[in-house]
Amino acid sequence: MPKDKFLILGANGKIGTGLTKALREIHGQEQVIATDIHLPIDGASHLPFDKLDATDGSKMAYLVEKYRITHIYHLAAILSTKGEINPLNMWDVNMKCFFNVLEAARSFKIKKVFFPSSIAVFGSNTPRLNTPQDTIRTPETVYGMSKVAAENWCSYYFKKYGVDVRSLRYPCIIHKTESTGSTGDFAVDMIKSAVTGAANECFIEAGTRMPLMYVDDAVRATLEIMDTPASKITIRSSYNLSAFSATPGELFEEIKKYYPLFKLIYKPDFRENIARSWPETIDDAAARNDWNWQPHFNLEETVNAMIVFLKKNKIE
Ligand code: AKB
Repeated sequence: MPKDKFLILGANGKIGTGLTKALREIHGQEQVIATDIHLPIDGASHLPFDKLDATDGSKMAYLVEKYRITHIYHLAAILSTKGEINPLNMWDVNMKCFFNVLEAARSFKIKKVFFPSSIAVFGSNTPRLNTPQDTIRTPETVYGMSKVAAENWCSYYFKKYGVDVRSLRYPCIIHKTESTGSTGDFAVDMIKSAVTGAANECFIEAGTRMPLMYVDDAVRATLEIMDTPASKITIRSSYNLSAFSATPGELFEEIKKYYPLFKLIYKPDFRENIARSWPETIDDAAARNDWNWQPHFNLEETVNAMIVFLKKNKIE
């Protein structure tokens, strides 16, 4: 029986980086093919690597066949704030990448596919507190619109073609890579500024509460849903997923426990409106019931872990 082979799209991204590392630790370096539109930042540690613009369906199919891929993790996308700068381009790119993945999975009978959705599927008329799994999805960003459409296509491909695609509605991720054009970057930028001794301008208002998650929890949730037997997956659109919720003000106070002199200026911009259209807290009971989801990092543990990581990697 040939060993499973994993294709990661967006392997250099905020989740793709950690996911590639985790899958290689589990299955072996050679079993995980990392791809991204950009070459890897740190060279050899990313091998085997292939450059792939996921809008190129022919190259994607070529790599799936060449490496005899059995699992695809699709982490390549233009994110919310970057997408609002050129909405039609974002829609075109994100949907083209998405359909290339689903069609490759259908054509090559891929065992499992992971697709990242987001709290961005919700809008201002969605209940913002303890947002239910099944509720109104009328997003106010093109990023959110692309995720709602994709969630519905995931259900369709599962029902019509039996494509085993699983999905999570990630909250704002506090990650270890460069800023990614996501709304959640306010938190990453704030912690990094404190560690480097720079003042920080926060583009979200002090009191705007948002669902947040440390990237290590997001990677583990991704691995856990993909390891879950298909019989236990009851949601084929996308699962709500939650860890903790916080405001920039609460994050600032937590950081000041480590850096008492850290200075912060609030300069809200268009991203404040995006944040306000998203939930404050999320009901992820379905994920907890179906595949025993449990977060490991709260606000305090996330700030500590990020500071340890940044100092260890000399980002100071
Ligand atoms: C984004 O692009 O803003 C999203 C999010 C919820 O942070 N990934």
